Amino acid sequence: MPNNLSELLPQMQQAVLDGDEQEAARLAQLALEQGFAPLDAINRGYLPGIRETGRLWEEGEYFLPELVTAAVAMKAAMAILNPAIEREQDGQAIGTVVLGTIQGDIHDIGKTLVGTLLSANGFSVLDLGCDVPIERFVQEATQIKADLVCASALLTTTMLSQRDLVLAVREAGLKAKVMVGGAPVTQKWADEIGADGFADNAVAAVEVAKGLVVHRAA
Ligand code: B1M
Repeated sequence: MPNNLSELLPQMQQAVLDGDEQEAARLAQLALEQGFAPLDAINRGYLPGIRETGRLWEEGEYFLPELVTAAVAMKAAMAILNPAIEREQDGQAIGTVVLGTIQGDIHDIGKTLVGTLLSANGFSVLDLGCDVPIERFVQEATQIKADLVCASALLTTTMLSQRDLVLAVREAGLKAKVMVGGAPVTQKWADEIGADGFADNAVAAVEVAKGLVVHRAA
């Protein structure tokens, strides 16, 4: 039985690369049982696996089936680790968030991780899933008087809809701030489309969200 996380990390990465859902879940459960921080397992074990998957896809060594099975393995591990992260949350919500992956885009691993960390850090998060139409973001944000509208995009094509989302939130007269993110998204793009916030990883997304909500409350 491995007695430290560094022995499990390469196995987690390999489980994702192999698209081995059972093994990915088993290692996640083992990490929790051994008292390792769930976010550590994600960031140092599973994330490098899915990133390497992306690199192999770009190199033409992996194809769509490998992409899908790697994602399924990653999601199996996240299904075990996310609740452990959320359990760390306590107390009053510091803000309400409507979160989703933008229309046309079905990548949801990063989006879900952002949602998990936001809720573990005191936000009340309404996760709309993936391929979310602009109108749905606005409708839900209006309904719950959201402080933040958070849109993830993983394709250079779907990222363009984040501009439409910013416009729609403004035109609806919502007070909500808009944060964008996802692999192809940059601070420059966020500035160009007039988004209020950008983060290139889930941990940074929490800090940006806190800043936006505090700023709004002031
Ligand atoms: Co797709 N895919 N994929 N894919 N896929 C990418 C994104 C790609 C970069 C692969 C590549 O070419 N290297 C490429 C996009 C190229 C481009 O446009 N730039 C690509 C492509 C082309 C496609 C398809 C078109 C393939 C095809 O069908 N021909 C297709 C598109 C489907 C669609 O969306 N319409 C497709 C499909 C898929 C799968 C469904 C098989 C699967 C997703 C499974 C799922 O999500 N349920 C998949 C996967 C797994 C990938 C890669 C390998 C990994 C993405 C991932 O989950 N990364 C990806 C390669 C890559 O990104 N290097 C690739 C891990 C995740 C934690 O990172 O999402 O970046 P990320 O999230 C980070 C940060 O971005 C940030 O925090 C997160 C955690 O640190 N963050 C935010 C994310 N959202 C945020 C929001 C915020 C703030 C921060 O505020 C709101």
